[in-house]
Amino acid sequence: EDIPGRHSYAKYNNWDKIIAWTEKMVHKHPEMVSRIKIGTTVEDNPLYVLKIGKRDERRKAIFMDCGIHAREWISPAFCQWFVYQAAKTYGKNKIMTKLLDQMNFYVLPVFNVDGYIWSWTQNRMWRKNRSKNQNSKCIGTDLNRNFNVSWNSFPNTKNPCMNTYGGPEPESEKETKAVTDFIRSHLKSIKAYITFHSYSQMLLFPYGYTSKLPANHKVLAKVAKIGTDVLATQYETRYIYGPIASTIYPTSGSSLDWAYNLGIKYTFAFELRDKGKFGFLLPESLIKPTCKETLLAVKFIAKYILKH
Ligand code: ING
Ligand code: ZN
Repeated sequence: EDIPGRHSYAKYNNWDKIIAWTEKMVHKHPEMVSRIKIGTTVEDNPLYVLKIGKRDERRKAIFMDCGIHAREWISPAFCQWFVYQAAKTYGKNKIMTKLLDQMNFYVLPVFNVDGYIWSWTQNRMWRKNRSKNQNSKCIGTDLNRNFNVSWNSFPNTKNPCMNTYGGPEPESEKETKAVTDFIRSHLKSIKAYITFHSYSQMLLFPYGYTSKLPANHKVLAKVAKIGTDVLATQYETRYIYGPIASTIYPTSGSSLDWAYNLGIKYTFAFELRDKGKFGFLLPESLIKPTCKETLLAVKFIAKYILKH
Protein backbone atom coordinates (compact mmCIF):
# COMPACT_ATOMS: atom_id res chain seq x y z
CA GLU A 1 0.00 0.00 0.00
CA ASP A 2 2.52 2.60 1.14
CA ILE A 3 5.32 2.33 -1.43
CA PRO A 4 7.58 5.39 -1.92
CA GLY A 5 6.66 7.32 -5.07
CA ARG A 6 3.29 5.62 -5.42
CA HIS A 7 -0.24 6.84 -4.81
CA SER A 8 -1.21 6.29 -1.20
CA TYR A 9 -4.32 7.06 0.84
CA ALA A 10 -2.07 7.76 3.81
CA LYS A 11 -0.18 10.47 1.94
CA TYR A 12 -0.91 13.66 0.08
CA ASN A 13 -0.83 12.90 -3.63
CA ASN A 14 0.19 15.37 -6.30
CA TRP A 15 -2.00 16.01 -9.33
CA ASP A 16 -0.21 13.51 -11.59
CA LYS A 17 -0.80 10.77 -9.03
CA ILE A 18 -4.42 11.80 -8.65
CA ILE A 19 -5.12 11.64 -12.41
CA ALA A 20 -3.50 8.19 -12.61
CA TRP A 21 -5.55 7.18 -9.59
CA THR A 22 -8.85 8.20 -11.25
CA GLU A 23 -7.97 5.92 -14.18
CA LYS A 24 -7.07 3.09 -11.89
CA MET A 25 -10.37 3.34 -10.01
CA VAL A 26 -12.35 3.10 -13.25
CA HIS A 27 -10.34 0.08 -14.43
CA LYS A 28 -10.60 -1.68 -11.09
CA HIS A 29 -14.33 -1.11 -10.66
CA PRO A 30 -15.81 -0.61 -14.13
CA GLU A 31 -19.35 -1.48 -13.07
CA MET A 32 -19.24 0.93 -10.15
CA VAL A 33 -16.97 3.85 -11.08
CA SER A 34 -16.91 5.98 -14.21
CA ARG A 35 -15.00 9.15 -15.04
CA ILE A 36 -16.64 12.21 -16.56
CA LYS A 37 -14.64 15.13 -17.90
CA ILE A 38 -16.72 18.17 -16.98
CA GLY A 39 -14.36 20.79 -18.38
CA THR A 40 -10.84 22.13 -18.29
CA THR A 41 -9.01 24.68 -16.15
CA VAL A 42 -7.39 27.98 -17.11
CA GLU A 43 -4.11 26.11 -17.62
CA ASP A 44 -5.89 23.41 -19.63
CA ASN A 45 -5.87 20.67 -17.04
CA PRO A 46 -8.87 18.30 -17.10
CA LEU A 47 -11.63 18.50 -14.50
CA TYR A 48 -12.77 14.98 -13.70
CA VAL A 49 -15.83 13.88 -11.78
CA LEU A 50 -15.98 10.28 -10.65
CA LYS A 51 -19.45 8.81 -10.67
CA ILE A 52 -19.94 6.07 -8.12
CA GLY A 53 -22.95 3.80 -8.32
CA LYS A 54 -24.90 1.90 -10.93
CA ARG A 55 -25.49 3.51 -14.32
CA ASP A 56 -28.92 4.93 -13.74
CA GLU A 57 -29.46 8.66 -14.08
CA ARG A 58 -32.90 8.59 -12.50
CA ARG A 59 -31.65 7.70 -9.07
CA LYS A 60 -31.00 10.18 -6.32
CA ALA A 61 -27.49 11.57 -6.33
CA ILE A 62 -25.14 13.49 -4.07
CA PHE A 63 -22.55 15.85 -5.53
CA MET A 64 -19.33 16.27 -3.55
CA ASP A 65 -16.31 18.42 -4.30
CA CYS A 66 -12.89 18.66 -2.75
CA GLY A 67 -9.97 20.99 -3.22
CA ILE A 68 -11.75 24.20 -4.24
CA HIS A 69 -8.93 25.84 -2.26
CA ALA A 70 -5.44 24.82 -3.27
CA ARG A 71 -3.71 24.64 0.11
CA GLU A 72 -6.39 22.56 1.87
CA TRP A 73 -4.72 19.28 1.00
CA ILE A 74 -6.69 17.13 3.42
CA SER A 75 -9.79 17.84 1.33
CA PRO A 76 -8.73 16.03 -1.90
CA ALA A 77 -7.32 13.30 0.34
CA PHE A 78 -10.82 12.80 1.72
CA CYS A 79 -12.45 12.60 -1.72
CA GLN A 80 -9.93 9.93 -2.72
CA TRP A 81 -10.59 8.02 0.48
CA PHE A 82 -14.34 8.24 -0.08
CA VAL A 83 -14.18 6.78 -3.59
CA TYR A 84 -11.82 4.04 -2.43
CA GLN A 85 -13.97 3.06 0.53
CA ALA A 86 -17.16 3.17 -1.51
CA ALA A 87 -15.78 0.85 -4.18
CA LYS A 88 -14.02 -1.41 -1.66
CA THR A 89 -16.82 -1.86 0.85
CA TYR A 90 -19.71 -2.19 -1.61
CA GLY A 91 -21.20 -5.64 -1.09
CA LYS A 92 -19.44 -5.96 2.29
CA ASN A 93 -20.54 -3.00 4.40
CA LYS A 94 -24.31 -2.94 4.87
CA ILE A 95 -24.76 0.84 4.76
CA MET A 96 -22.44 1.43 1.81
CA THR A 97 -24.12 -1.35 -0.17
CA LYS A 98 -27.54 0.10 0.48
CA LEU A 99 -26.39 3.59 -0.46
CA LEU A 100 -24.76 2.55 -3.71
CA ASP A 101 -27.65 0.26 -4.64
CA GLN A 102 -29.99 3.19 -4.46
CA MET A 103 -28.05 6.34 -5.23
CA ASN A 104 -25.13 7.81 -7.16
CA PHE A 105 -22.29 9.93 -5.89
CA TYR A 106 -20.60 12.46 -8.13
CA VAL A 107 -17.17 13.18 -6.68
CA LEU A 108 -14.91 15.96 -7.93
CA PRO A 109 -11.63 15.10 -6.18
CA VAL A 110 -9.84 18.34 -7.10
CA PHE A 111 -11.91 21.39 -8.06
CA ASN A 112 -9.04 23.87 -8.27
CA VAL A 113 -6.47 21.78 -10.16
CA ASP A 114 -4.18 24.64 -11.26
CA GLY A 115 -4.07 26.05 -7.75
CA TYR A 116 -3.40 22.60 -6.32
CA ILE A 117 -0.42 22.13 -8.66
CA TRP A 118 0.84 25.61 -7.70
CA SER A 119 0.55 24.74 -4.04
CA TRP A 120 2.67 21.62 -4.66
CA THR A 121 5.31 23.27 -6.80
CA GLN A 122 5.57 26.99 -5.96
CA ASN A 123 3.66 28.17 -2.92
CA ARG A 124 2.26 25.73 -0.38
CA MET A 125 -0.11 28.38 1.01
CA TRP A 126 -1.80 29.23 -2.30
CA ARG A 127 -5.62 29.35 -2.13
CA LYS A 128 -7.10 30.76 -5.37
CA ASN A 129 -7.06 29.46 -8.93
CA ARG A 130 -4.35 30.69 -11.35
CA SER A 131 -6.19 32.95 -13.75
CA LYS A 132 -4.70 36.28 -14.80
CA ASN A 133 -6.44 39.47 -13.72
CA GLN A 134 -6.79 42.50 -15.98
CA ASN A 135 -5.01 45.63 -14.78
CA SER A 136 -3.41 43.80 -11.88
CA LYS A 137 -0.20 41.94 -11.32
CA CYS A 138 -1.97 39.74 -8.80
CA ILE A 139 -3.03 36.28 -9.88
CA GLY A 140 -6.10 34.23 -9.16
CA THR A 141 -9.78 34.23 -8.22
CA ASP A 142 -11.20 32.62 -5.11
CA LEU A 143 -13.48 30.01 -6.67
CA ASN A 144 -15.57 29.95 -3.49
CA ARG A 145 -16.48 33.62 -4.01
CA ASN A 146 -17.11 33.29 -7.76
CA PHE A 147 -20.61 31.76 -7.69
CA ASN A 148 -23.70 33.63 -8.74
CA VAL A 149 -25.22 34.24 -5.35
CA SER A 150 -25.10 37.71 -3.84
CA TRP A 151 -21.81 37.92 -5.77
CA ASN A 152 -19.38 40.64 -4.65
CA SER A 153 -21.59 41.95 -1.87
CA PHE A 154 -18.72 42.08 0.62
CA PRO A 155 -15.76 44.46 0.29
CA ASN A 156 -12.97 41.89 0.60
CA THR A 157 -13.98 40.20 -2.65
CA LYS A 158 -13.30 43.17 -4.96
CA ASN A 159 -9.51 43.41 -4.94
CA PRO A 160 -7.61 40.97 -7.22
CA CYS A 161 -4.75 40.96 -4.73
CA MET A 162 -6.96 39.60 -1.94
CA ASN A 163 -7.13 35.90 -1.20
CA THR A 164 -10.93 36.16 -1.39
CA TYR A 165 -11.15 38.00 -4.74
CA GLY A 166 -14.46 36.99 -6.36
CA GLY A 167 -13.41 37.43 -9.99
CA PRO A 168 -14.55 39.98 -12.62
CA GLU A 169 -18.08 38.54 -12.72
CA PRO A 170 -20.01 35.55 -11.36
CA GLU A 171 -18.92 32.26 -12.96
CA SER A 172 -16.09 34.07 -14.73
CA GLU A 173 -13.78 31.15 -13.99
CA LYS A 174 -13.68 28.03 -16.16
CA GLU A 175 -13.59 25.82 -13.09
CA THR A 176 -16.72 27.42 -11.60
CA LYS A 177 -18.52 27.27 -14.94
CA ALA A 178 -17.70 23.59 -15.43
CA VAL A 179 -19.13 22.73 -12.01
CA THR A 180 -22.26 24.91 -12.27
CA ASP A 181 -23.03 23.57 -15.76
CA PHE A 182 -22.64 20.01 -14.52
CA ILE A 183 -24.84 20.55 -11.47
CA ARG A 184 -27.52 22.40 -13.46
CA SER A 185 -27.66 19.59 -16.02
CA HIS A 186 -28.05 16.93 -13.29
CA LEU A 187 -30.36 18.94 -11.05
CA LYS A 188 -33.23 16.44 -11.24
CA SER A 189 -31.19 13.78 -9.49
CA ILE A 190 -28.90 15.81 -7.21
CA LYS A 191 -30.50 15.93 -3.75
CA ALA A 192 -27.49 17.02 -1.75
CA TYR A 193 -24.32 19.03 -2.26
CA ILE A 194 -21.33 18.61 0.05
CA THR A 195 -18.10 20.60 -0.22
CA PHE A 196 -14.90 19.93 1.73
CA HIS A 197 -12.55 22.56 3.12
CA SER A 198 -10.03 22.79 5.92
CA TYR A 199 -9.47 23.75 8.61
CA SER A 200 -11.61 24.44 11.74
CA GLN A 201 -13.65 21.29 12.47
CA MET A 202 -17.04 22.66 11.51
CA LEU A 203 -20.07 21.44 9.62
CA LEU A 204 -21.69 24.41 7.92
CA PHE A 205 -24.95 25.01 6.09
CA PRO A 206 -26.51 28.13 4.43
CA TYR A 207 -26.41 31.01 4.49
CA GLY A 208 -23.11 32.83 4.24
CA TYR A 209 -24.32 35.99 2.51
CA THR A 210 -27.10 36.80 4.96
CA SER A 211 -27.91 36.18 8.59
CA LYS A 212 -31.37 35.02 7.51
CA LEU A 213 -31.88 31.32 7.97
CA PRO A 214 -32.88 28.96 5.15
CA ALA A 215 -36.44 27.63 5.20
CA ASN A 216 -35.39 24.14 6.29
CA HIS A 217 -32.71 25.28 8.76
CA LYS A 218 -34.15 23.14 11.55
CA VAL A 219 -33.70 19.99 9.48
CA LEU A 220 -30.23 21.07 8.38
CA ALA A 221 -29.23 21.72 11.99
CA LYS A 222 -30.59 18.34 13.05
CA VAL A 223 -28.70 16.50 10.32
CA ALA A 224 -25.56 18.49 11.16
CA LYS A 225 -25.90 17.76 14.86
CA ILE A 226 -26.27 14.02 14.39
CA GLY A 227 -23.59 14.06 11.67
CA THR A 228 -21.06 15.67 14.00
CA ASP A 229 -22.07 13.35 16.84
CA VAL A 230 -21.51 10.34 14.59
CA LEU A 231 -18.15 11.78 13.49
CA ALA A 232 -17.06 12.09 17.12
CA THR A 233 -17.78 8.43 17.86
CA GLN A 234 -14.57 7.41 16.05
CA TYR A 235 -11.89 9.46 17.84
CA GLU A 236 -13.85 12.02 19.89
CA THR A 237 -13.03 14.78 17.42
CA ARG A 238 -15.30 17.72 18.24
CA TYR A 239 -16.98 19.64 15.45
CA ILE A 240 -19.26 22.63 15.81
CA TYR A 241 -22.09 23.19 13.34
CA GLY A 242 -24.36 26.00 12.16
CA PRO A 243 -25.01 28.52 9.39
CA ILE A 244 -21.89 29.83 7.61
CA ALA A 245 -22.40 33.51 8.48
CA SER A 246 -22.76 33.07 12.22
CA THR A 247 -20.51 30.01 12.67
CA ILE A 248 -17.41 30.95 10.65
CA TYR A 249 -17.90 34.35 8.94
CA PRO A 250 -20.14 36.07 6.37
CA THR A 251 -19.29 35.26 2.73
CA SER A 252 -20.79 36.04 -0.65
CA GLY A 253 -20.60 34.01 -3.85
CA SER A 254 -19.98 30.62 -2.24
CA SER A 255 -20.80 27.32 -3.90
CA LEU A 256 -22.84 26.22 -0.89
CA ASP A 257 -25.28 29.15 -0.96
CA TRP A 258 -25.48 28.94 -4.75
CA ALA A 259 -26.36 25.23 -4.72
CA TYR A 260 -28.95 25.79 -2.02
CA ASN A 261 -30.66 28.64 -3.86
CA LEU A 262 -30.66 26.57 -7.04
CA GLY A 263 -32.98 24.17 -5.22
CA ILE A 264 -30.69 21.58 -3.64
CA LYS A 265 -32.19 21.54 -0.18
CA TYR A 266 -29.38 19.71 1.60
CA THR A 267 -26.10 21.54 1.27
CA PHE A 268 -23.21 21.19 3.69
CA ALA A 269 -19.62 22.36 3.94
CA PHE A 270 -17.11 20.48 6.07
CA GLU A 271 -14.18 22.33 7.54
CA LEU A 272 -11.99 19.31 8.26
CA ARG A 273 -9.21 18.98 10.85
CA ASP A 274 -7.61 20.55 12.69
CA LYS A 275 -8.41 23.62 14.78
CA GLY A 276 -5.17 25.45 14.04
CA LYS A 277 -2.25 23.53 15.56
CA PHE A 278 -1.09 22.49 12.10
CA GLY A 279 -3.80 24.25 10.10
CA PHE A 280 -3.41 23.67 6.36
CA LEU A 281 -0.19 21.73 7.04
CA LEU A 282 -1.97 18.79 8.63
CA PRO A 283 0.60 15.97 9.00
CA GLU A 284 0.20 12.89 6.85
CA SER A 285 -0.18 10.75 9.97
CA LEU A 286 -3.55 12.45 10.50
CA ILE A 287 -4.94 11.81 7.01
CA LYS A 288 -6.45 8.40 7.70
CA PRO A 289 -7.98 9.32 11.07
CA THR A 290 -9.50 12.46 9.54
CA CYS A 291 -10.88 10.55 6.57
CA LYS A 292 -12.30 7.73 8.67
CA GLU A 293 -14.26 9.95 11.02
CA THR A 294 -15.46 12.18 8.16
CA LEU A 295 -16.69 9.16 6.21
CA LEU A 296 -19.00 8.29 9.10
CA ALA A 297 -20.64 11.71 8.94
CA VAL A 298 -20.95 11.63 5.15
CA LYS A 299 -22.53 8.18 5.26
CA PHE A 300 -25.00 9.44 7.83
CA ILE A 301 -25.96 12.42 5.65
CA ALA A 302 -26.33 10.13 2.62
CA LYS A 303 -28.54 7.74 4.58
CA TYR A 304 -30.71 10.66 5.59
CA ILE A 305 -31.02 11.81 1.96
CA LEU A 306 -32.02 8.31 0.91
CA LYS A 307 -34.85 8.23 3.44
CA HIS A 308 -36.22 11.72 2.75
N1 ING B 1 -13.28 28.40 4.55
C1 ING B 1 -14.41 28.67 3.73
C2 ING B 1 -14.17 29.89 2.84
O1 ING B 1 -14.45 29.81 1.65
C3 ING B 1 -16.86 28.66 3.75
C4 ING B 1 -15.66 28.82 4.55
C5 ING B 1 -17.33 27.41 3.44
C6 ING B 1 -17.53 29.75 3.27
C7 ING B 1 -18.47 27.25 2.68
C8 ING B 1 -18.68 29.61 2.52
C9 ING B 1 -19.14 28.34 2.23
O2 ING B 1 -13.70 30.91 3.32
C10 ING B 1 -12.06 28.08 4.08
N2 ING B 1 -11.17 27.64 4.96
O3 ING B 1 -11.80 28.18 2.92
ZN1 ZN C 1 -11.45 26.48 1.81
